Amino acid sequence: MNVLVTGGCGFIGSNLVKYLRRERPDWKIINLDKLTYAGNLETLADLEGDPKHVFVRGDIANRELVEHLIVQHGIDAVMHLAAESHVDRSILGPEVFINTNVLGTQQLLEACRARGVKRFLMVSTDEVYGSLGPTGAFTETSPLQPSSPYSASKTSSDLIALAYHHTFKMDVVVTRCSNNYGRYQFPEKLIPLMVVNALHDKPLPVYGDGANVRDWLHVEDHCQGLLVALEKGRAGEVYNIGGGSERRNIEIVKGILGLLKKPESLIQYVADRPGHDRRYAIDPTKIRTELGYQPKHTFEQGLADTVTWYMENRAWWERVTSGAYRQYFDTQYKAR
Ligand code: NAD
Ligand code: TDX
Repeated sequence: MNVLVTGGCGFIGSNLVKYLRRERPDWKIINLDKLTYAGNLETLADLEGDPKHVFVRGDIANRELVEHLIVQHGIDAVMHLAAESHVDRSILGPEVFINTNVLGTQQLLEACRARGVKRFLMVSTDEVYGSLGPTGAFTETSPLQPSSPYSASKTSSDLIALAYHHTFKMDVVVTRCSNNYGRYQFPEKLIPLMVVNALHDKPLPVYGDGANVRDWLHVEDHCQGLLVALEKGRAGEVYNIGGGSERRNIEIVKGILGLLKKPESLIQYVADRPGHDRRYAIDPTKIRTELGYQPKHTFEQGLADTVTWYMENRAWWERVTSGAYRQYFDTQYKAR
């Protein structure tokens, strides 16, 4: 199998590339990534010289480039993760979210259609469903009610991908997962931001009353779900992927402080995020019963492991927060 992974230098993408190299060592992975602020090639430094991992710097919206890659490498399947992914940034500047997530995805789909790619896995999000009340969980048939420019852009790309199945008979599978956590997450998202701030004894900004709920999924469990959906998912179907770990934000922040033995006085309640979704929870029955997906990590252990990873890999996130990680591409690739 030759697989094109888009966004393979981001948080989930880099974990997925490593996961696929371990779990499917015969596969060749073509990693197409634009290296925006969120793309860090250094994360994949251990794959330097690996003939089964080919990195290409480029934009998913560059149809000519994508078609060229599909033909050159005989791409069988695409796992599409490239996106602008941070809700707060989408509130500050929605335009790039529409360009990449909506228009970029459509260009990518068009290139795949033109070149007969056999399977397209669209990595979407539970944010397409909007916000839940205190009870219940999202199923694949829940109404789509996105709240932020980010989630509206993801809903658009999710539906465009499904439209390519219905209209053009492309083999498309959509996954919608909950909040991921784990190693290599950019320290703008809740868990790594709080860990990094706490390690610096800086305030931990908790939005609103801190009682918003997210359903946490270990990134390795997500990778398992993506692989099973790619290999066994039915064309035209949507599969929710969840970790079964609903937690209030404040519980997580206190948990991190406890693991780091830092005082709760670092917590600072700040103005709420505009349009902040109250609660997400995923019903993963479909992927479990139909495809045999079963998450392996418990949240408490996964969080402890993640905090330990950030403590032991200070150089990784210090280079991310200082911007030094961006030089890696220049020295390793551009110079050749
Ligand atoms: P991320 O922001 O860490 O990484 C995104 C990657 O995409 C980066 O490497 C970036 O350089 C690349 N990219 C951005 N624009 C590009 C473009 N135009 N062309 C090529 N590459 C481009 O994101 P993430 O957290 O790893 O999320 C990956 C995917 O999973 C996204 O589609 C996101 O919507 C989805 N998702 C994430 C979560 C989560 O909790 N992180 C949850 C649900 C769904
Ligand atoms: O500083 C903060 N303080 C805070 O209270 C940050 C960054 C977040 N929060 C809250 C907002 C959310 O309720 O923590 C929760 C999680 O926030 P994020 O880490 O920004 O994630 P979220 O907005 O839930 O979106 C994530 O999950 C769904 C990913 O970023 C998306 O890409 C994915 O689709």
